[in-house]
Amino acid sequence: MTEKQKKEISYQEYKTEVLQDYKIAALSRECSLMGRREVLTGKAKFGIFGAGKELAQIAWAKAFEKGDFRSGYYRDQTFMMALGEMDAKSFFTSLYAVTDIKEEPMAGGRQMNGHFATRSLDENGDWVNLTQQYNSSSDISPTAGQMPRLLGLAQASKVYKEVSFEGSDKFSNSGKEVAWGTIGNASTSEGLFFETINAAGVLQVPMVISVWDDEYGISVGAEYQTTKQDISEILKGFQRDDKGNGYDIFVVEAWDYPALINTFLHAGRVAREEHVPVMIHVKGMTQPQGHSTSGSHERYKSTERLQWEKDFDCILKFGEWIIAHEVASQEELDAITKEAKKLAREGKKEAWSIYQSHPIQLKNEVLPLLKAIQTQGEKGIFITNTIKELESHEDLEVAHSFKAVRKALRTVTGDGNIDVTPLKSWLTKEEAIQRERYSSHLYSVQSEAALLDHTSAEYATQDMVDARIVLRDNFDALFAKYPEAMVFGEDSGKIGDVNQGLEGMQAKYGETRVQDAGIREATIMGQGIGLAMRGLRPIAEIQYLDYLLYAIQIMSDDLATVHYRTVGGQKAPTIVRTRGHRLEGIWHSGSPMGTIINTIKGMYVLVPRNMTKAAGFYNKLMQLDNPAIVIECLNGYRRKEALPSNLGEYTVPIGEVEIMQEGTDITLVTYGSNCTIATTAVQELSTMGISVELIDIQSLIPFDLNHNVVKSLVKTNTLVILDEDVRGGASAFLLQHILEDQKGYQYLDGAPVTITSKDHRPAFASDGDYFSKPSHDDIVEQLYAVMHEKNPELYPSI
Ligand SMILES: Cc1ncc(C[n+]2csc(CCOP(=O)(O)OP(=O)(O)O)c2C)c(N)n1
Ligand SMILES: [Mg+2]
Repeated sequence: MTEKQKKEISYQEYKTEVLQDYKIAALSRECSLMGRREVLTGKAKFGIFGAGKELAQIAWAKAFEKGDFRSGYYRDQTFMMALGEMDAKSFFTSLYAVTDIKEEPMAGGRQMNGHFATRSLDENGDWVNLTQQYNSSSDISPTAGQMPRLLGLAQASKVYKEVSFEGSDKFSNSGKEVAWGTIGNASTSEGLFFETINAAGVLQVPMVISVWDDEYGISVGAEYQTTKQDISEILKGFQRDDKGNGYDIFVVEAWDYPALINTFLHAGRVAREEHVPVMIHVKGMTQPQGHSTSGSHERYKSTERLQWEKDFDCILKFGEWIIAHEVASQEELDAITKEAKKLAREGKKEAWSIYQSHPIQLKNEVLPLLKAIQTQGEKGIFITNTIKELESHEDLEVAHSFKAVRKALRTVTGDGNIDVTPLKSWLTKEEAIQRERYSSHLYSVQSEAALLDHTSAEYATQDMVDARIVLRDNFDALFAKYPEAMVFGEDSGKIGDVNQGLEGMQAKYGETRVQDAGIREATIMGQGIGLAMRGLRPIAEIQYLDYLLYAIQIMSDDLATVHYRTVGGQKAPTIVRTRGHRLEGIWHSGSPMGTIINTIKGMYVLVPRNMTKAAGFYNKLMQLDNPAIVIECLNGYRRKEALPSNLGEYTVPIGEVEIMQEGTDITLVTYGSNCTIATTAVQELSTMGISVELIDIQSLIPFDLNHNVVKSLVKTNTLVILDEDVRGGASAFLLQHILEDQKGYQYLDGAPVTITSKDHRPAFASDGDYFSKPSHDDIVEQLYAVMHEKNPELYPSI
């Protein structure tokens, strides 16, 4: 081959690549335009699209390698298309909310469109090889909510530089992967953004964060969002220089094709090879269709701005560049646009027919069943309108058939001459199918047996040690057993946590696995999520339970929903370790259990009463892969416990209550720190002739899988719940489980009683505690009062 021929071939390749880029940009745009119409005509519920941000994403896709991870937001459709992770069909299946994960693999219809994800797990829930595929962690809607997880995803590469274990080659190729984030300019106003930026600078992780800057956050302009209206300008202090490590920061225009490609390739190299975080500020983005289908931008943008957005539309500018550089003619570009329109139209059509197939099938099943009863009995005729209504829908929904069947069943109730059996069995069968479609995969561990199975603690001696020693020696055993396990948090590293449950662990296992973190709870949680998504087993330590509130948004919005929102496509088996309950003062003795259990369904909530139990929970959780929070009780650190000999091995079952003391008069249900206080109260009550059955819940979620509490009620007919949360918190949760789910109400002689804290935060010092939380005296007297009500003669009022 001559040099000239070689040159021509490479020119051909170059031209093909450029025009392929143009085609993807055009296809993405057509999808956005058609997507908006689908919503405005009522076929889809809501749409948020990537129009005006196509070109930068095409450049980014060139730098994104297999094994890399994305943590971004709803504007990234062009990127997903450029990677081949989404096409016109799947764009529309997601817009319509198709629930079949083969057709809508991002979220099986559970998330709005624009919430991108790839699948890390196969249909059995096992990891696939993440290094062989492009990875996108599943998006969440809260602005900047993608940032904390991004930190963990990037940190995993750094960890994998040092850590390997059997199977770790599925997750990383010696830490060469980059975690790429995207965020809108306005969302950089969130604290989560700044917290993550600082932490990634400190940790020096391979993270590239791109800001898509269109100068707006819905209708609110940059002047209200960002100091100096320029995020890269104000972040200049983060740039690396002779004073220390930091970031590389690049600024590039959203319509400048060659500059975008250069910038993204360069950024990728810096992050990948040097493990230095990079920020790319992409300016001059537009939003030709406004923010979302919920409004129109003509309402808030000036005529000049609207005109500028037209003139600087990145696809228009790309076309101009192609023509100016004689890569192709206007006619060629027009042909590509035409082809893109066709592809989008075909994809849409196909997706619509996939979406409609299920409801149509159900309607075809239901109509004959309804018509069969229409002619029966006296009431059959009254369902005529219901039938007509079901027949009238053009854009069918699954619920239309359900509504018709349920209405029909209500209409013909009591008419003995109508055989409703076929209708009822249809409903039962289909309800099970819909439950699976909409409610499956909240937890990754399905089998109760796997949760309850356990190995008891064994003891070579009954010598007592400080409780923290049990934890420390157990962590030692765990870190030795699981090279993928790591812990990080405030003071977790050098001093081995504030209670020294990790004493000496950093010296033994190194700073990568036992790490101090800055004071930044949300990103500690994010590290936990990102690291776990990449195959590690992080223990994210939140120093005190009261400060979990800083992280609870991320725990609730992200961690707890990962498995559910991807229909089992991703998981994050993060263990959140914290300590709390009864110590001193408003912020070191709170018990916001109601807040926790109500916001993090999808995680286990474990409340061990001592450190032997806590360690047993950690051991158990390491064998499972569902995220969990373990709340160690602060008053437990003051006690001594015997040291098990099978550390790292013995486990405490999850979802099993423990009867601490058997009794016949009252069932007293409690957990955590209160177990100690309840024990002494029960002793005093026994001297008064009252026999209390004391039950330690241990695990709030899942709660009492074997329904053992109700078995106790059969014996005592009396229920008291003791909780240091406020009224209506965890005690209400327990009441609902015991009375409603376990049907405990039928065994009660009288009203159930709850003993809780006062509604205010606990006041400081011993007296503050005594007058804020349930005390020994409160418990004794309230339980005595219960007995007085039962038998005033035997138990005269005090
Ligand atoms: C925590 C939170 N607050 C508010 C919203 C509602 N919301 C969705 S997008 C958005 C604007 C985001 O603007 P920007 O980050 O600039 O991204 P753009 O849409 O412009 O690409 C707002 C306020 C949200 N999703 N989450
Ligand atoms: Mg914006």
